[in-house]
Amino acid sequence: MISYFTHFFVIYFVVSSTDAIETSLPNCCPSGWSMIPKGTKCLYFSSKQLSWFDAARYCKKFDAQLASVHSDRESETIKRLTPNELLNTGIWLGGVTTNPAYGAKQDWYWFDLTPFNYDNFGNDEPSNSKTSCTDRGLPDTSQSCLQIMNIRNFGMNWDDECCSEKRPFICEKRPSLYDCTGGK
Ligand SMILES: [Ca+2]
Repeated sequence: MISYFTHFFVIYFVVSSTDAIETSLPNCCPSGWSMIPKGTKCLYFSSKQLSWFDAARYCKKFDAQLASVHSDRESETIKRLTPNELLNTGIWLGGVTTNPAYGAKQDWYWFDLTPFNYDNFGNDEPSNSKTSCTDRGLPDTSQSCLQIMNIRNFGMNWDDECCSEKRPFICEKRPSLYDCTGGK
């Protein structure tokens, strides 16, 4: 019986201590990264202009991914992070499609594998305008990668774009308990 109670109190102590530690430590972003509201993500805007695949590789160097977007609020955060002069050029997000086609919103997915449960495509997008790629001398035969841009100042809308086009981009990573150089 003594042994039973001893075990109970040891387990209780360990569980309560762990809870206390988890609730008292901050979630932080590293220097240069911004925490979006609610503290669920750290975002980093890169003004380097890379193809979608090179941008995805660049984010990976920081244990990060190209960003997924799940709400108007996240869209607004991206707008806030983007320098004004780049708002109209398009910024890579982590969306790709398995079925590039005009109006086919259902076959898009996020590279970070979070649910594609929100979309903000602009009018007549996705367009899969292949000629738009070839007209620019790009090798793409489809528009399979997702960019966000301030189309005609109507806010931050999405557009399917030729993946080899070079764009600035947004990386995302989970907040960390250990690197608070960018603040809480
Ligand atoms: Ca398009």
